[in-house]
Amino acid sequence: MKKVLKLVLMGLFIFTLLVGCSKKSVVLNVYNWGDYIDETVLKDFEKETGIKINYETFATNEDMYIKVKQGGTKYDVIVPSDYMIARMIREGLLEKIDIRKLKNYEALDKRFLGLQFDPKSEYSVPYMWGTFGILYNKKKVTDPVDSWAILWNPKYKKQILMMDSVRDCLAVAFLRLGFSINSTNKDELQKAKELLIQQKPLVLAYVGDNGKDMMAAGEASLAMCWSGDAVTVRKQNPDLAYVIPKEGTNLWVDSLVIPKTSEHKEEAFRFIDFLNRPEIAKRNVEFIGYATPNRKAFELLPPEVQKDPVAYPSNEILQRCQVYIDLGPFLEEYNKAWTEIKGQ
Ligand code: N2P
Repeated sequence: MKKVLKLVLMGLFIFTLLVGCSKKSVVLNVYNWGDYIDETVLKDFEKETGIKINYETFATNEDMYIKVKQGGTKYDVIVPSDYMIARMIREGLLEKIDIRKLKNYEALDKRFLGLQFDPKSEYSVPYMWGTFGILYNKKKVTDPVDSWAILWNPKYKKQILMMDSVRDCLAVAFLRLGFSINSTNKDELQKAKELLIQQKPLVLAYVGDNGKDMMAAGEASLAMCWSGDAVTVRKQNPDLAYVIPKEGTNLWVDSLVIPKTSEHKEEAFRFIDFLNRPEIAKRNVEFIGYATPNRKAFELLPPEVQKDPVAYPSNEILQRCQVYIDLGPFLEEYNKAWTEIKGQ
């Protein structure tokens, strides 16, 4: 009898173990840009759903692409920009998402749906949008800052920070030369490359997210900087100002997507839906300083944020902006130019 009881108890023990294991919570692998979320939002999602988040960050679309393509980590939600989304769709790397099933689909501003990189909004849900421009220290820069040309002014030798990013650096050179930031003309690319090589002795460093911290600390005078980061860093150092030069700049839309290799697509969708709730999106956007494509979240923002021209430039400025497109095979030419620039 004792033996039977022992066996039953053992059985029960194993059963409890098995049930316990099968209930082990899902871990969602989220891959986002650095400094691009209010991390309390992640905590709240975990608390509400019991889904754990493994959060990793990247500095450029290109870094993210390589990591996703290598497949070491099976990411569930990633946040590429427009042109990179187009490429990933073209290469069959993304899962279709029925974004109309998002509880807060109606909250999204229609201006950010159906854009060229995902014409039927089948793969991506807009997360943030913005520009990059020149962040400068008013105490150190005495010339007017209204043109990209100032990043070639020898007076600011070793006080200039450029982004460590192929498309963005080439875009600055193209804009200065009056060419499209999506140029696929070899002569234009050659001229842009030469301009960036010529600029190199003036550049203190090619930076990622640390650029804004260097600017906040007064370690450099002029930097290429994203709009939202300019909003945040200005609060740390009031001597900093942000300008979109007269030649225009890049306008981008970063969106939430689910890679095909994701093993938790349902939970990924839940996370995207969560981020899209107007009050969550509002909290998030207030923390990181970027512009929201969520109309209802925008309406919840204080008027001084809604009217901040750094985050929300006027239509007149937006008209001078260009969106990157997927370059297809010509990207190889850009990469070659970039290796030469960096290798000099
Ligand atoms: C980094 C976020 C930048 C996003 N802070 C640019 N697309």
